[in-house]
Amino acid sequence: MSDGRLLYLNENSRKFAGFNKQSSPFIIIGIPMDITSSYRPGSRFAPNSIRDAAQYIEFYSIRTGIDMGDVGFNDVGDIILHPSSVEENLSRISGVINYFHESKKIVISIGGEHTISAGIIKGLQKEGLCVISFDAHLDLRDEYMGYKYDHACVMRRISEYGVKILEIGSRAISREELEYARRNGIAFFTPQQVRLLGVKEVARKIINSTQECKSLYISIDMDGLDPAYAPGVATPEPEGLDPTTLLDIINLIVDKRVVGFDIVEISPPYDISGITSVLGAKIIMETSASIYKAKLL
Ligand SMILES: [Mn+2]
Repeated sequence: MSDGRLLYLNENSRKFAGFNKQSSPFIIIGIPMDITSSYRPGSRFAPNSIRDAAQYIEFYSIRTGIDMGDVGFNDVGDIILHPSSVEENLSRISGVINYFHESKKIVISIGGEHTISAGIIKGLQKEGLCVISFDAHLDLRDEYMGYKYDHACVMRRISEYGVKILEIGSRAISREELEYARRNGIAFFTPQQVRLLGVKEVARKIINSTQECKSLYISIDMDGLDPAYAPGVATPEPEGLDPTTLLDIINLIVDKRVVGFDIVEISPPYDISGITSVLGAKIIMETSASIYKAKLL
């Protein structure tokens, strides 16, 4: 890899719906880090759970007219993680992501807890990068239970890297986070606002406020969705988005600047029916189709 360090990557025998297409513009990487989950751990099992669920969905995207079965994915396996050091893991994550980003691939990361996004953003090392995050929580705390690198603080760390952040689906917010968001110009949309404004108007506002961004990254915390649709998450929060709203917004806001996305916080042990992993697989398929179409145009 570029900096001469060991590439911490373990090829996995399980692939996303069996895809192993080297020529695909989409790289899939599992990042099963599950160290700071405060309520319902288990996200370390999500990459393989989503890979398995993907076997049973269709890969023609009716929303975009793109057949992702033809485009395919290159599932390169999982990042090898340290069992307890979050800082060491973020450094490994940033190294692996940087390696694939430098080879001009769109990197899809499957978590793991939301903390991994901090390592991913470091690895992208882009001037003018903006992050659009779907999440019930703002994740803007300075620290949580004494830890700075925690899933409740991830957007705060990313914001401190100088990255512009926009949040959608926000509804579990502390006063500290609200004040930080206001002081630092971090805009967010609650599910109630999305419902009142409508998908097109929300997308228009997002497009307007990301005009100056040179590249875009999308982070999808599955708890941004309503627990009725995504019950198997680490910290469920009522009154969330529905899947069609999430996918329609993504389809409207993506363009050529998108460099990657992640899907985090699914906890398979709490996903008794398996529907959260199926939805995770579907979101990966549809989001990739939207990005592929936007890059073609
Ligand atoms: Mn969250």
